[in-house]
Amino acid sequence: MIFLYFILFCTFLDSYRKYGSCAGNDYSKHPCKRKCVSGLPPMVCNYDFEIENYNTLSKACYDCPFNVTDCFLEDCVAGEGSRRGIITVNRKLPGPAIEVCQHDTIVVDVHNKMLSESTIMHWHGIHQKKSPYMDGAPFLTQCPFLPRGSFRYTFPADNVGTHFYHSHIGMQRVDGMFGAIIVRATEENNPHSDLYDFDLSEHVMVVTDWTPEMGLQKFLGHMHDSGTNKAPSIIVNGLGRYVEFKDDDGKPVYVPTARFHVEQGYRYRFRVINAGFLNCPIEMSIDGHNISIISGDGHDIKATPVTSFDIFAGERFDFILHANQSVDLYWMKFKGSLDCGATTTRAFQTAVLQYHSDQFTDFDYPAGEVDFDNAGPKGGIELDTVNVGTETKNKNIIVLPELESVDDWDESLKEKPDYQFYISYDFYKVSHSDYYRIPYYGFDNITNPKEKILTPQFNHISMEVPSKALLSQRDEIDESTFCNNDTMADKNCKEDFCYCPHVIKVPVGAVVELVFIDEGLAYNANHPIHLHGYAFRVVAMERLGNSTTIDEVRARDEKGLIKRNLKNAPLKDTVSVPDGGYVIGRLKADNPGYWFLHCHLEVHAEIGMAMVFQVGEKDDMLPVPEGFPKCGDYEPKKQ
Ligand SMILES: *[C@@H]1O[C@H](CO)[C@@H](O)[C@H](O)[C@H]1NC(C)=O
Ligand SMILES: *[C@@H]1O[C@H](CO)[C@@H](O)[C@H](O)[C@H]1NC(C)=O
Ligand SMILES: *[C@@H]1O[C@H](CO)[C@@H](O)[C@H](O)[C@H]1NC(C)=O
Ligand SMILES: *[C@@H]1O[C@H](CO)[C@@H](O)[C@H](O)[C@H]1NC(C)=O
Ligand SMILES: *[C@@H]1O[C@H](CO)[C@@H](O)[C@H](O)[C@H]1NC(C)=O
Ligand SMILES: *[C@@H]1O[C@H](CO)[C@@H](O)[C@H](O)[C@H]1NC(C)=O
Ligand SMILES: [Cu+2]
Repeated sequence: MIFLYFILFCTFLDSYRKYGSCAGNDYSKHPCKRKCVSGLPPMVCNYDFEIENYNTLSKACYDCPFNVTDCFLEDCVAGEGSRRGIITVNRKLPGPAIEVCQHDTIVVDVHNKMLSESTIMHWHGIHQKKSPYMDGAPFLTQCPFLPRGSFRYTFPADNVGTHFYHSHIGMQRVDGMFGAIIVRATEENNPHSDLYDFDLSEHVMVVTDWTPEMGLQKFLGHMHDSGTNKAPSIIVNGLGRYVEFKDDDGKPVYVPTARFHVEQGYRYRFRVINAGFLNCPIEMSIDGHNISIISGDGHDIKATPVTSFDIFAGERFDFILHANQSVDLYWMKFKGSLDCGATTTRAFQTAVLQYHSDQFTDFDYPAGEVDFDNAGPKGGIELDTVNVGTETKNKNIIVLPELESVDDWDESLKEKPDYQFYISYDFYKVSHSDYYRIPYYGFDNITNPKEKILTPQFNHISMEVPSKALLSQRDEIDESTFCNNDTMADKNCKEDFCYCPHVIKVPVGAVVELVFIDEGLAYNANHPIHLHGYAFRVVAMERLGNSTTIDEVRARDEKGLIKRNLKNAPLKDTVSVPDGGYVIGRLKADNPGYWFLHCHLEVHAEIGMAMVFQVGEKDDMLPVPEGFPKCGDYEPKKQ
């Protein structure tokens, strides 16, 4: 493999130099961005992240989009053309990528320069085995920190792969507080190094659904009023064509799309991250090219050729693109489904794959217009299709458990797990106490269907997050206040709203099976389930019908009707369960701590579609460093 990504970024592709992305606080020249060579000592990699309330198309953008060059000026965030408030890291969207070699130490000083919101940063995909208190899970591992405050995150980059960082509180991720973390292995430790020539920074791609208003406004309008929860658009690396401007001649003008350069004849590794927040799975494909998927959520899999893949919020896929077609410009396509799909907002986006040539400039676009209907591939093989499991007879669909991990068999795949948990979910007709108030406007009182929103829950319980952080203030936490499906068994949680600190607990070293069931009664929803601190083997995934129940899944399992891939199932940390179906995950609980397990749709996580996966007793968990901040309530003692 030729490691030129660093040099290439700033010199080879002249166009990038022009646009100034090699200067300043984007860390594109960070010394840790280097060829990963075995035998060389690991590095300590420092970053300063300034979190700010900011705006798209700010004055830094001058005459963007009318002058395209201006859209790439320092601190210009063009988005898809909407003018809206955003939250940025170093005034970039996405925030600067962290690119390191395995075993480096990542040190990020996060400075909260927002006006009034507290914040917290999660390092999605990093397992934090030696530093569980650096996980950035609000009130689980630490307290969010205040405006004017800062927090130094320090953790080893132990697990390789394509990961990302994002705020884990409120709607901050939605508003732009995210960026890539790439942990590369040495050539010897990279099972796919022979399959590609380049692994370039500029081929990292963060996609997300995007709205013309701030996330909090969208959220409040939906939760308290009749506003929708549907995103009209998608952006790719902070750019997209959506809002139409008109130039002096009345001709339509758009913000430029993202652009990815390749040289004919070479094979490139692309890394795709979905930072999305609403129910908007995105199908990606590239005109004229098939690709080969080599990694999911940072875990290598046997190279699998596909034409397209669906990617859910929180997921990552790496693929190889062989630039062996004629020298040209090609559309890269991103097509929404479900709440941003054919029957809803019809969201789509494009980017450009540009073969290097004197024939065209960075202002040229491929021939042909892309609209929603042709924003997908024409046939071919698809991976991770929305709401499809191994029941499918369609030979052109590859389902996650069919991917083959390149990791060796491990104990998590033993025949019988030590613990098994059924975690079922759906949208329920309960009066979530944050959004309804009995007897004034309880769920049953509301008649306008747009205001009668259902509550997504795990096992009919909404997660009530404590005001103290479980891990860092463990001595002040009384575990007897925790709840689960058994402690709530005498409550009528199917009808009355149940709100408590939902915790499932296993001893260190146990092999655990998690059976996620999407009952699918309400509508064709989808919940990408994300687990902190671990990756799990996706051993089964099946859609049983338009809806299902825990009992049905249990009964099928007892009859031996559920087949598990216990040979080489792929490792993932985020997976979406087919609506009306189940996914079975396996892991060995070797990372003690309190780990967040939640839906990665921001709105769902925030309203309690979450729980805590506790591994071990308090004493099994690593102590937090001295002086680690605390939080909690103040109530004066009675005299
Ligand atoms: C666009 O703006 C740049 C300055 O950012 C300027 O140098 C260039 O001449 C402008 N291009 C056009 C076509 O006006
Ligand atoms: C292009 O590359 C792909 C993947 O390596 C390969 O399957 C295909 O045959 C190649 N096509 C041509 C025209 O060389
Ligand atoms: C991509 O693969 C499909 C089969 O899955 C094939 O029909 C198609 O021709 C391939 N496209 C290219 C450009 O190789
Ligand atoms: C609670 O969940 C556990 C694990 O999934 C299960 O074994 C148990 O039967 C459930 N209890 C109730 C009351 O549903
Ligand atoms: C809401 O429904 C409850 C139960 O049916 C009823 O007692 C109450 O009066 C209703 N409230 C309003 C404002 O209609
Ligand atoms: C599932 O829902 C679809 C669309 O609403 C409907 O056409 C189909 O008949 C349903 N299937 C079953 C088995 O109920
Ligand atoms: Cu969800």
